[in-house]
Amino acid sequence: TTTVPSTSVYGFGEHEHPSFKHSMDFVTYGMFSRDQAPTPLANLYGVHPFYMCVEADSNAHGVLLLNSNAQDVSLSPNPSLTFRTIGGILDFYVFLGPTPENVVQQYTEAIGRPHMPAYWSLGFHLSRWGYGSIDVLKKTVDRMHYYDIPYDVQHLDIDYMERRLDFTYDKVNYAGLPEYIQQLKKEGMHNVMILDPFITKDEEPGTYRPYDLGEEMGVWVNNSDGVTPAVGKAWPPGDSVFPDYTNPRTVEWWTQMCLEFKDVLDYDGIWIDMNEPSNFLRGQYPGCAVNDINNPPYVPSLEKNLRVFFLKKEFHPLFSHLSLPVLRATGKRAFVLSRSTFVGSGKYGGHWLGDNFSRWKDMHQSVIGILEFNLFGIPYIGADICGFNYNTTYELCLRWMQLGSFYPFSRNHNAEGNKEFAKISRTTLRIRYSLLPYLYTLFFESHVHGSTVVLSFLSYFTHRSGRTSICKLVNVCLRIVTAMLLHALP
Ligand SMILES: *[C@@H]1O[C@H](CO)[C@@H](O)[C@H](O)[C@H]1NC(C)=O
Ligand SMILES: *[C@@H]1O[C@H](CO)[C@@H](O)[C@H](O)[C@H]1NC(C)=O
Ligand SMILES: CC(=O)N[C@H]1CO[C@H](CO)[C@@H](O)[C@@H]1O
Repeated sequence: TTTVPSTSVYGFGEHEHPSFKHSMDFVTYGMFSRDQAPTPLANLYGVHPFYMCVEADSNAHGVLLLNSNAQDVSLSPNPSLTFRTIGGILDFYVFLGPTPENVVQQYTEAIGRPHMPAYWSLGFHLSRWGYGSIDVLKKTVDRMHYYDIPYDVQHLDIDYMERRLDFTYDKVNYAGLPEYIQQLKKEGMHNVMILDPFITKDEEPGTYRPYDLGEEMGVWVNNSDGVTPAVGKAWPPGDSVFPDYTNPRTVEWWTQMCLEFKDVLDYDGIWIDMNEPSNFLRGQYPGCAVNDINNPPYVPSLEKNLRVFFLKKEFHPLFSHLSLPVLRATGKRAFVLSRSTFVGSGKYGGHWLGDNFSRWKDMHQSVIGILEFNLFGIPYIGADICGFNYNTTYELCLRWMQLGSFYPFSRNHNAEGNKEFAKISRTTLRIRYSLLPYLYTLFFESHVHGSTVVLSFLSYFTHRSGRTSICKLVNVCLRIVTAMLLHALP
């Protein structure tokens, strides 16, 4: 437990926080990575035991507890903070600022500077779960061009796969996909394929290389006996095993599979979903052992309870972290989008805010999520524009497009087709595109100096050497206003 010098405390993740500045009214946040659609205060996909505190005189400092065990933190009006972790070591880092921006620069110096995104990845992305066939995909791409929407990247969700098996594509519904991908590339488009970190073990022996090779190389997460793989259930048919990314052979296996797959589908980026890791069972087959790892004497304040996991307790968040250094093998600047993140993940890739809902509240919360991930050193961040779950409405989706056009990572994952809608989206996206050199420079500064890409007004006004940043702000505002005026003129 520590006192803090003011009630202006920011950070801790990953949660849906109702405000950027935390309430100190006896609030407790659990931290443990979990496949959990954003629900207020619940522990979500990633783990970031880091906070920043801004004092009355505008001096700021940050604190990291580098610990990946199940844990929680309580905030009280004293003001004070109490960390409770059920394992690991108490590895604290203190960052002295003095400005909020200095805190983030010092933090990313310690945990790894954010990666430098490829320029194309700052363009607009389109995605949808369930195009269902290559014809629908082609029609969607054509419609985007027909309406002249600025657009650079097409994502493919799990329906491109054969029966949801990693490293395959559906040769019936997506017949001709490799050729189509090549055609899009010739037209200057980029594409991102989804992969999940679980592998079915129940295909006919000799027919599914990802499993056969992984089995031969012994890369799965084992039970506590150290030799039998832990078995769960996820998207693919049958039961699944889970690659053990702490094992160097697993990185070899994963890299090999990614390279072989690139020979089939020439992807530009990988989107890693479900890597908390997600498991549809409560525990594992044939049931979790009864011991004080599965039933710890203190259960942190977590969604459901701890007994739903089947891996040793320290494993969860690291699973995601170590699944990231993948695409480096392909020789180009990597694009990796990861649902689960941990301290330092920004070095390898970006994040989206998960399976949010098509609701006004979620649109509002996305701003908070984006500011927080800039504190966590993951500035390549966005929310699914228009919301992922539930049907969107015209007005919500339109306003969200207008906001999302200025997310660092701008992807619509639930599109709406209509002439008026297209016109307005085109206008705001063109403003985004006119600012891309500027955005790219912000990412460069983030990569080299660890600065944030998106910064709250608060940070601007408490910035000690405020001149450059106020200039930055005025500069962006002027450009946005000018661009809007130009577009508004008849
Ligand atoms: C897990 O078990 C397999 C045998 O099934 C073995 O080859 C592998 O080395 C084990 N993994 C670790 C990290 O010990
Ligand atoms: C969403 O809209 C579709 C088509 O109008 C409808 O069939 C479906 O039931 C709606 N879903 C929800 C959750 O409202
Ligand atoms: C709209 C939106 O992005 N809302 C929430 C989505 O989930 C993240 C956490 O993953 C929250 O931080 C966002 O506020």
